[in-house]
Amino acid sequence: MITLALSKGRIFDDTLPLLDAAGIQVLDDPEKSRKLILATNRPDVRVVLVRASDVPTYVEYGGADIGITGKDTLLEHGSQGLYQPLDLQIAKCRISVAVRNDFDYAHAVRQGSRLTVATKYVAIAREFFAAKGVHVDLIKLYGSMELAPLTGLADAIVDLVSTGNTLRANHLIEVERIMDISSRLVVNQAALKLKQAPIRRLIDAFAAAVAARN
Ligand code: PRT
Ligand code: MG
Repeated sequence: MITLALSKGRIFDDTLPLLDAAGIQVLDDPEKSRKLILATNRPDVRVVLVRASDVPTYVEYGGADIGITGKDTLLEHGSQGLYQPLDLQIAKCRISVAVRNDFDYAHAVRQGSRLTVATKYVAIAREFFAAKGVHVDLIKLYGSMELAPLTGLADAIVDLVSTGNTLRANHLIEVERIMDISSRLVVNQAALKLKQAPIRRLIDAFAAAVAARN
């Protein structure tokens, strides 16, 4: 049995076509069912649904053999002990710095002002601003980052952006792009040895599907 860890929402949705190309169909719809373990048309493959930020943990400790997770999550929560064979180029976005559209970020940086930055991505933000030589006070949030500059909690946020609609709707502007993000296949090291042939076949099928769509 091969267990694949996915998170509900965009990663699940973007993974379905890749699974399909590998001949795997998930038999339940996670938006309609409350099941956390989903069967597939293949008796030897199942999907487990976990929080996006828990995917690396499940795979590292063998709760799942393989998983699909954003590069943002891997950078922020670490990826020790995970084999990362493939960039799936799904759930693409970027991680950026954004401020209120009436805040002069460039001026604040030039002046050497200390900035208060709210984010879920404390490690990524700390490294980015340290490399720029900008002093920051980081405030850890778990969601709705966009609210922080609007309420005076922070001068800036570090968050994921895809269309930019969420920033625009909240009168925020993107002032720096920290890096591009996409989702990666991650594999448990022990599983790679013990279940080598079926896992290799799956990695190769995913790789072919990614290549075919690009
Ligand atoms: O469950 P948990 O809270 O731990 O995780 P999560 O809520 O971050 O999971 P989920 O499913 O929202 O995101 C999973 C992964 O999808 C992320 O780790 C990214 O790698 C990837 N991804 C791709 C995105 C986006 N695009 C994205 N746009 N994750 C989140 N967003 C959010 C963004 O934070 C912002 O609030 O969508 C909003 C902006 O979208 P636009 O289109 O308005 O710019
Ligand atoms: Mg979420």
